[in-house]
Amino acid sequence: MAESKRQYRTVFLSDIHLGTVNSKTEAVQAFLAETSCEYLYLVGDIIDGWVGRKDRKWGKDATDVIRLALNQANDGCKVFYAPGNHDAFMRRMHGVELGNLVIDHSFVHTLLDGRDLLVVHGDLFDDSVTRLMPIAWLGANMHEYLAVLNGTVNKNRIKKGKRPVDFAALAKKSVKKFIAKKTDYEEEVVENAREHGFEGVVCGHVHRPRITEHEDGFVYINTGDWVEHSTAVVEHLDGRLELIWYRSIPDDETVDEDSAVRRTLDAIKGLVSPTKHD
Ligand SMILES: [Mn+2]
Repeated sequence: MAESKRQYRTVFLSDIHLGTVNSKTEAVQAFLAETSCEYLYLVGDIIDGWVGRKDRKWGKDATDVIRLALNQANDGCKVFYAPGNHDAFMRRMHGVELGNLVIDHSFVHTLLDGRDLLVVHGDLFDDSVTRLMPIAWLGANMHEYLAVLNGTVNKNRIKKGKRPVDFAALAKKSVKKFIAKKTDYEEEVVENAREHGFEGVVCGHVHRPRITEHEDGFVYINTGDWVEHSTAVVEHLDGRLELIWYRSIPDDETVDEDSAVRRTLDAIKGLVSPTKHD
């Protein structure tokens, strides 16, 4: 089957929410089994670790998804895991390297064309989360957020010969701004990544798959999810970026028209009425 695998330079996946009933484990398994890449980014909320949810269900299929992701690492792919708010327990493992598997708050991915992208789950930029966040929770997690920014952002700034930012000093101001102002998620993410010298950003979290290329070359990428949609963003071997609405490789070249129509309708539905998860 190796020759039928889709080959990519990079694959970005997020929001699989393994351990909940609506996780599309079969689709994501098929996608991973058919995919071969040099870099695999798991952009958060891969495992849903929130206890007490009514829709929790961990089956063999969920374990199989993790196994397939780790198989990529065994096959020589560099796997980067940036946890999100639903797998925040993994954030404690930031900085851990297990062979080809690296866990950290965020990463910098350099595209084939040279653009540096910030790769981060993105819950920090979600106004609806930060506005409603109890102050105690914020206090307990602020240090993780500062670590996220401090690590990747300053690494990138220093690389570009810029002064590192004092995030502790900025924290109060940012939190006030988040709480006071109703902001658009995409705008907030883009503004922040730009401010810190990145030429693009890859995130997940809001389950709204898209690639937005700005005129100045900045690119906003949201990998979508495997709950409402089955989407991934890939960087092809020639550097081209593509948002993939997943379907398995057909047995022959004939495409089932019914399912093609259904997928197109699903895709349109997803664009017209994007659903936001908690
Ligand atoms: Mn999330």
